[in-house]
Amino acid sequence: MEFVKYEVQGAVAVVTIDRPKALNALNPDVLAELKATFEAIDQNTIRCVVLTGAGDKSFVAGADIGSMSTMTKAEGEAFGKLGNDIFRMIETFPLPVIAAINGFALGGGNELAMSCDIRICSDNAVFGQPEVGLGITPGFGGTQRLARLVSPGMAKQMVYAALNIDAQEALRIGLVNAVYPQAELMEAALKLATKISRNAPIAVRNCKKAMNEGLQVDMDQAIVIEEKLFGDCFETHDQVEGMACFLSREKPKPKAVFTNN
Ligand code: DAK
Repeated sequence: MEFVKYEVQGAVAVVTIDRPKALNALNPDVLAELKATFEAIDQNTIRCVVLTGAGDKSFVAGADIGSMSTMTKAEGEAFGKLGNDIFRMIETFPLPVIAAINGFALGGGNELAMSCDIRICSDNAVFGQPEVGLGITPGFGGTQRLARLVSPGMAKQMVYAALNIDAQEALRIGLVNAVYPQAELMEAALKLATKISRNAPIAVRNCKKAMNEGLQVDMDQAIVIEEKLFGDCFETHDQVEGMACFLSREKPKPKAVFTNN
């Protein structure tokens, strides 16, 4: 791969968008490689994914304005579909995905971060949806995910005014969970990912599914989604061992296995 790097550390996969000359902007090649990378992740051995950008200046500075500027209608639609498919794939990916935002997260970069489960950032991070300044709307889910993650009023202010915010403001409005000095960001991301990867994998996946799917429906339906996913855990090795170990005061060894297989 030319623009996306992949490495594995224990049960954690690190996916790095690596196009520093353009501040890791997303062109069709980057999006295609990102899609292929996520498709190739071995979900039997990997338990958590960290997504970041190469260098210390930018996570992703948006969709590539140069590529977009010459697109035909058909190419624009294909580009939009490629982006939306991969962002939705990350959002619904069975494993948790942590965005380690190491600088600019603008336009498509902020939208990519918002497709992840958890966002942490470096102290030099900058967030924004500058699209209206370019004569377009956010096109990779920005109007939808931002309004759901922070308050609708703050999302509208950021989008209508093309207002960039810094890391501390992103923390204040709940767009990120924590801010770290740049040099400590990856260590913090890996520490969190490792902590997640030590928990019962099927239970973690079911929690992601329950929260994602439950947030799309009313509470009566949401509770039924949770009940079903809770029930599924009682057919897993981890539920049997986790509870037995608690009772016998031993340490459980989580593994992704169903007892009825
Ligand atoms: N695209 C292409 N190249 C970019 C880029 C981008 N988004 N951002 C930066 N670069 C390139 C610069 O052109 C420059 O390249 P060279 O000139 O050196 O060849 C290099 O990265 C370094 O950038 P700067 O020299 O500008 O660096 P500075 O530190 O001075 O400024 C900056 C950093 C991030 C403030 C500035 O580069 C900037 O404002 N960049 C643009 C940020 C932006 O507007 N991003 C949003 C893009 S729009 C849709 C689908 C998707 C979207 C919309 C619709 N549909 C399907 C409907 C998404 C839209 C967007 O994301």
